[in-house]
Amino acid sequence: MSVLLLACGSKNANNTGTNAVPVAPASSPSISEVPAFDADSAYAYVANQVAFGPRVPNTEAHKACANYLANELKRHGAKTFVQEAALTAYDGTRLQCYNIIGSFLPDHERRVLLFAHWDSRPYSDHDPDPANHRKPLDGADDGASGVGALLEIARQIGQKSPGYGVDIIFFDAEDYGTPEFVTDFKPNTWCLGTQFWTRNTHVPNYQAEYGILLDMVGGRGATFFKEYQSVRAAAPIVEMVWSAARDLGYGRYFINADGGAITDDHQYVISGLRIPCIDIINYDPETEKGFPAYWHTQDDTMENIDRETLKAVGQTVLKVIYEN
Ligand code: AHN
Ligand code: ZN
Repeated sequence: MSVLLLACGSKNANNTGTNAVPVAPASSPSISEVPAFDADSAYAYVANQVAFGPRVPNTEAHKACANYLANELKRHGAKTFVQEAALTAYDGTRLQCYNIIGSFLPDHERRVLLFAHWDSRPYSDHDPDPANHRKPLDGADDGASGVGALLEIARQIGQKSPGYGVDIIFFDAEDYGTPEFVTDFKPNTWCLGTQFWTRNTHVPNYQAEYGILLDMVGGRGATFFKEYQSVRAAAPIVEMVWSAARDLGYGRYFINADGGAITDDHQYVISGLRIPCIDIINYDPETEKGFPAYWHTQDDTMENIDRETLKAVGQTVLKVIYEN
């Protein structure tokens, strides 16, 4: 394992800048102004990832996209780490993986963790056509959407700090789990990058007040239910996020109802580091697996990505971060 320190975010660290003392508006002294999430910018970040091709570990597209993501975090003023690891997949394949980490105000005691997986699945094993089951997919929603929303949030934080530490982590190898066409069961084959990070945090004894996972947050007409493990580990965070969404008028995306339990990156951060985490994930109670119809198929493309969904999620997260 190695941790490469890419850059120290000194350039943008002086957000409070100059000699001027910022004056809080008298009407709302304790509430900082929430930046406006730019959905066009987030959409472009999603499209740019997809343009690399499928981000499957051990491919050139994967390596190139890793560099792109690290450089974007660095450009927005985060102290950026690229954590490299060779991780073992369900079938014994050694995967060259990169967890990409951007820390804002890295020395601040108070920290919030925002995360998403950046890899895309090597198999379209839920595709209606079996001929597609071993093909990689675009992962426009499954992977790229969460990262795109977080890059836009990083851009906003770089322009104006919320006044405490925020860590944005793009985890690798979430989606290399045992395919449906393989019958033997092995536990913990998903979320390999997150599992590695919880055992080897980028700084010793890493802790955060809470964490928010963004997974499949770009689909047109997406619905986000209160995921079971999120409620169990972090009920107040679920309520804080869902009520922020409601206040913004995004109640048709953030449904005020419980969803199923989903194996995802947040569960390893909860169990490994005891950080209360929630998963904002597109959940469709009508489908067999609970995910949208294009999930793990060749149809997970830019066609399904809707700026309005990205805006609903991104603006909600910004509201939570800047008002709490
Ligand atoms: C499983 O399919 C086991 N969990 C869903 C987590 C996931 C996969 N999110 C995106 N792709
Ligand atoms: Zn997936």
